Amino acid sequence: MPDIVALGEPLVQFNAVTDGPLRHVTYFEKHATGSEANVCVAAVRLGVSCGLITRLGTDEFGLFIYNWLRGEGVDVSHIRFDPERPTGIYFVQRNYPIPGVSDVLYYRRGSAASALNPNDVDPEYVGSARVFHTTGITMAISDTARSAAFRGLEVARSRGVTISFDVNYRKKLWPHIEDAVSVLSKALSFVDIVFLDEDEAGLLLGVSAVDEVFKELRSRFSINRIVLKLGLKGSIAYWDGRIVKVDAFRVPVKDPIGAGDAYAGVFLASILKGYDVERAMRRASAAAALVVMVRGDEENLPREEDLARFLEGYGRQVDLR
Ligand code: KDG
Repeated sequence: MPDIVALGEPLVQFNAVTDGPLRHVTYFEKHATGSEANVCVAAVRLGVSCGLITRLGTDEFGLFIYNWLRGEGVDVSHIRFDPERPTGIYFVQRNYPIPGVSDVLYYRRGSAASALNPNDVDPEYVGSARVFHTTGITMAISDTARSAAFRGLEVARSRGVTISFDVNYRKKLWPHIEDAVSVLSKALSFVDIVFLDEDEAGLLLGVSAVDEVFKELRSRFSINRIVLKLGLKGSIAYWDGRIVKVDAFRVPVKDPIGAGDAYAGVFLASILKGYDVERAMRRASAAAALVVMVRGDEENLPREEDLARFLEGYGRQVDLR
């Protein structure tokens, strides 16, 4: 059984090859993505086993995603195919209208994964993992997927499995912000490890100063393992009483989408491999930096040797010949 079991929707991403508004873009590159799937691939590339619970269409895009995950070594035994519904897709517009920022257009309503439901959550599978991971995206895509996510949280909690949750607030998926606040807050009450950024903290907790975020998450939700992502300012964690800050690596950004998943996947895998929190954060930051340098979310997710080379060579003039 896998060390990590994740639950969520993989998506095919069509990433604009050129910058600017999509109405003027002619060429798109196809990539396999989706937050929880990215986390799985990040983990397995570092040798930590991961399985994904999801649903895919029987269309070409579903087969593309399935082959990707299977080829990477993700456990696909809990992926179901739905002949009636399509695999979700989305388009990425880069560097417009805000330089360095990507926008997305989702075509995922009624997707196969939006039909995820609590019956997809096998208690034996979730219960035998070391970590169960899901995100706020799964809570947003449909009522049944949300119920599946909560079922996963309940099973994990009752079986003593560590619960990892990335808030991943996507405003385009939540027509009513107050629903997001109430659902994501309910999710936080299950969580052992949370990943969030300052905006998400502001939304859910009404505070964004680091010490207040930690205080709120600890006192209101009893979470003692918190990773707060600060973008270019790096990341800071509260970890069982210890506060650790790690700088971000400055790299040329092609497309920032996927950085958070790279961070979460590499962080979790590193913790499971026995790294202390500071080294896990540094490795996670390195992975996030690698991922933003290319279009797509997963191509630059590192193996151990890539991470080592990045961490050793960053900021230095290195001759790789
Ligand atoms: O974190 C990257 C993901 O956001 C991206 O791959 C698409 O899963 C996705 C989503 O739902 O936004």
